Amino acid sequence: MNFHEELLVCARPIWDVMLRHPFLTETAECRIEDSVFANWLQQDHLFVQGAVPFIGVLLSRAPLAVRPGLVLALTALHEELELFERIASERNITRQDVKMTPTCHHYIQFMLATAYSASFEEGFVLLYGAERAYFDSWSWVRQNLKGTSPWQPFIDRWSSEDFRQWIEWIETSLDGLAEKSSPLLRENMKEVFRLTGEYELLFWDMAAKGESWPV
Ligand code: MP5
Repeated sequence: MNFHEELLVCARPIWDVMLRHPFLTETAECRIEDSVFANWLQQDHLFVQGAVPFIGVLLSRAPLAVRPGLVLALTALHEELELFERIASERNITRQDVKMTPTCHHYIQFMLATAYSASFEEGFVLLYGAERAYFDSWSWVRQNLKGTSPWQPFIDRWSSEDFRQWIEWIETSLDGLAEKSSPLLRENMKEVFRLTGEYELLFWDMAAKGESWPV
């Protein structure tokens, strides 16, 4: 079994809950409330803004062979930010004065702390966890879609053939890195992957239920 497959087997219980999440089922059944989807859109827009420095730090620490893929990812993130901005203005969703929720804040801090202070391999496995979670979640929505979704551009973005190829590139690179890693480092990478899956679940929960700071 390749390393990325081992990660997915260990995280299966998290993925099982994620792929039954009400946010995804309601989106697939085209009955998600606009305000709930808008909540996700606003927070994910902030999340993707936070992902730019995360990839930037990873890039600065990456082995030569992995750099070209991460450079492409940075360009893709800027296209993605334009997508958020376009849909938000088409749907009258404000992007002014939107506060980051605790979950979004914690997740971004976890990403930046891992990229800066853990090994490159642990940062890279975090990237895999976040991307794979989105690929699986939005592909599930696409496969189970009933009707025409007003949010189709987001479904298309993370379930596309281009995105699948990007995931495959991460998996091949990750398997190569894991082959050269010590057993201890591989265990640490598994833990980062597990935590990333948990954060992904928290993110869907936050979007579906709403969340605010105590004061
Ligand atoms: C992604 C995302 C995918 N946009 N938001 C969360 C909470 N997890 C994963 O990352 P990207 O960089 O938008 O493809």
